[in-house]
Amino acid sequence: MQPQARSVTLIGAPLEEGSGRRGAAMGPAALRIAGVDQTLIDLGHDVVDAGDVHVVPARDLPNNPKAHNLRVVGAFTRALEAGVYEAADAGRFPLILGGDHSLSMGTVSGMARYAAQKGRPLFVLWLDAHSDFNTPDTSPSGNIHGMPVAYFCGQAELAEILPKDRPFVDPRNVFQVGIRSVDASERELIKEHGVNVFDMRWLDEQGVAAAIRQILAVVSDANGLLHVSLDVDFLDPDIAPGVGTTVPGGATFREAHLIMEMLCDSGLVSSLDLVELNPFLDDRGKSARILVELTASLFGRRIFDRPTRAA
Ligand code: HAR
Ligand code: MN
Ligand code: MN
Ligand code: MN
Repeated sequence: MQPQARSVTLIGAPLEEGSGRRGAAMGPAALRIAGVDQTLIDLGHDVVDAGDVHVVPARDLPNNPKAHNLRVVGAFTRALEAGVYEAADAGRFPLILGGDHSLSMGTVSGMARYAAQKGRPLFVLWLDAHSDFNTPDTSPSGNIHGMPVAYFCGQAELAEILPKDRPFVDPRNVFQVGIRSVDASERELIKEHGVNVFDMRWLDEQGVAAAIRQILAVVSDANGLLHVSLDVDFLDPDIAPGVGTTVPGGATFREAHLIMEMLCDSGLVSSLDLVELNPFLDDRGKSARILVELTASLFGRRIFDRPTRAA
């Protein structure tokens, strides 16, 4: 079975103010240099590059010492929420080139608005070493890239970035895979709200295929949309060193590709973030290239077609 041809909109999000260090703002440029657009075109997809989002800090938002650079992150959140919603509403697949992980506050909120309008539930597959479920009150760092999941689940109070009545994601529709660095307060919140966690031990014991199969069955049974958010530090630092927050013991090259191949076969993925790439810390473009290779697998590159399985 050939994967469906998609209409893809690339949206660059040169955002680094949600993280504790500089460099992620160069992520969109590195992903373009690694050939993300041509790779998708070669796979038969229609690709429009909408360029980079540029914002001025949102002066109506407060400065908050517990949420650094809220005005910049808030401005990106608004712009990305609108851009992602509009692309999806036009029947296109939003592919966001990050940028630090705080950008997912906007991208996931945009998809949540789109899904609500369609009357379909939104599910989120969070591929990350971190659970990113801090709030300004629990965050050890004040860096907003540790808060996006709490934010789009309606659990992090971050002033009025988006309208109060925006649709939230049900935390029970969030699947976190590859997790291996969780703060104590985050652990409590995750349990309390019923976020689904497939941590590294789960993957070691049962394998990534079992995790992804379970997740896809839930999404498919609910006729849901699936947003995928891929943080570079999901991968082992040996294969992807270009990220500010490396954590040893991450996913291997083959585990990551298998996930993307299974997601592709499912046809359920509606949108994708590529986040936390820091080209300043990378090794000769290696991490940018692997992100593009993984994107290719998600969009239909395969070693051989699979035989259609009987029953
Ligand atoms: N949990 C820590 C904090 O909140 C570190 C978060 C780091 N986040 C990312 N994205 N790199 O996953 O500060
Ligand atoms: Mn630019
Ligand atoms: Mn993250
Ligand atoms: Mn991370």
